[in-house]
This record gives sequence, C-alpha cells and structure tokens, in this order.
Amino acid sequence: MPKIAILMGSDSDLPIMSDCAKILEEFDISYEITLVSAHRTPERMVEYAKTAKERGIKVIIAGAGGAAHVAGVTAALTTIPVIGVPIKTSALGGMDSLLSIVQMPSGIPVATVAINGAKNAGILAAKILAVSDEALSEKLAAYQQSLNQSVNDKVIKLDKLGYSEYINQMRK
Ligand code: RP5
Repeated sequence: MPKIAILMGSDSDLPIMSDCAKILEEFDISYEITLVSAHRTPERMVEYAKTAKERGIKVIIAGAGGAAHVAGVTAALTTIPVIGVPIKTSALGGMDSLLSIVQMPSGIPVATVAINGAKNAGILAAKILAVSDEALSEKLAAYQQSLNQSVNDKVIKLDKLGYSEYINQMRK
C-alpha cells in the first residue's frame, strides 16, 4: 500500500515531479503518482482527497503551476499533511505558483517548498514518515552525512588546487 501520494495538476509537471519519485525510491518509500487537477477535474480531486486516508496515504505531495490550487484544496479536505511544490511557469517564472500555494488561510496549512523543489518535497515527506520509523530515520541521517561529506571533499580539493584550477576542472 503506498504511503505517499504525488499529485500533479498536469502531465506537464511530470518532468519536475519525477525528482520527487526518484528520491522516494532512493529511500525505499512506496508511493503513487497521478494527475489531479483542481480546475479540470475538480470532482476527482475531492474524491481523491477524501479517500486518501482510508487508503493508507500518510503524506500528500502536490505539484502544480500557475493558479496552483491542488495542494490547498486537498489540504482543506483531509487531515493528512500536504506538501506543495510550485512549478516554474513560462509566463511568471513560478512566482504565480509559489504564491498560489504558500498563501494559505489560517487553519489550512500547506508546507510549501521552493519553485521546482520536488526533490526536497520528497525528503520532507520522508522526514515526516521517519518520526515513527527508526530505520528510515537512520537512512535520512546517512543521506545528510553524505551531503556533509561531499562538501568537505570539495573544501579539501579547493584548498589543494586553488580557485583558478578548480574552475578549470569544473568546466571540463
Ligand atoms: C496547472 O497548469 C498544472 O499544474 C500545470 O503546471 C499548468 C499548466 O498545465 P498544462 O496546460 O500544461 O496542462 O494546472
């Protein structure tokens, strides 16, 4: 049974939202991914949000662009935590999506990540699950340690090469 739901307002969001699916796979977290549009399929969105809990979903991640209402309306229909991913748009660069998702009224929160921040949405969902899953918590700690290590490796390389040669190697 999937623990995470990844919702998208359109299949045009898939190239970005696939980053979320990939990181969940890295942590061996089961998920489902589907299209739910607040404007084009409103009845489907209501049905989905109302039945997600009984189907075992623990966190909903909703990516949408422009007048992005999937995350907010879903949050209004369920007690499951909802994470919103504002998708970058060609007209307004994703500021439209960001403000549509982040400016929720008091009482109905959506945890909003950065524009196109689908990977972080997946990691945040993993952290929510890890509150009651020690094995997953350990995987997340190892992941953060690997990030730490990769920056430390770069510090050593930069000290050794100097900035000019470091840039040369970056350009290769
Ligand atoms: C939103 O409108 C979707 O989430 C998508 O980001 C945007 C554009 O959708 P398409 O016209 O590409 O289907 O609902």
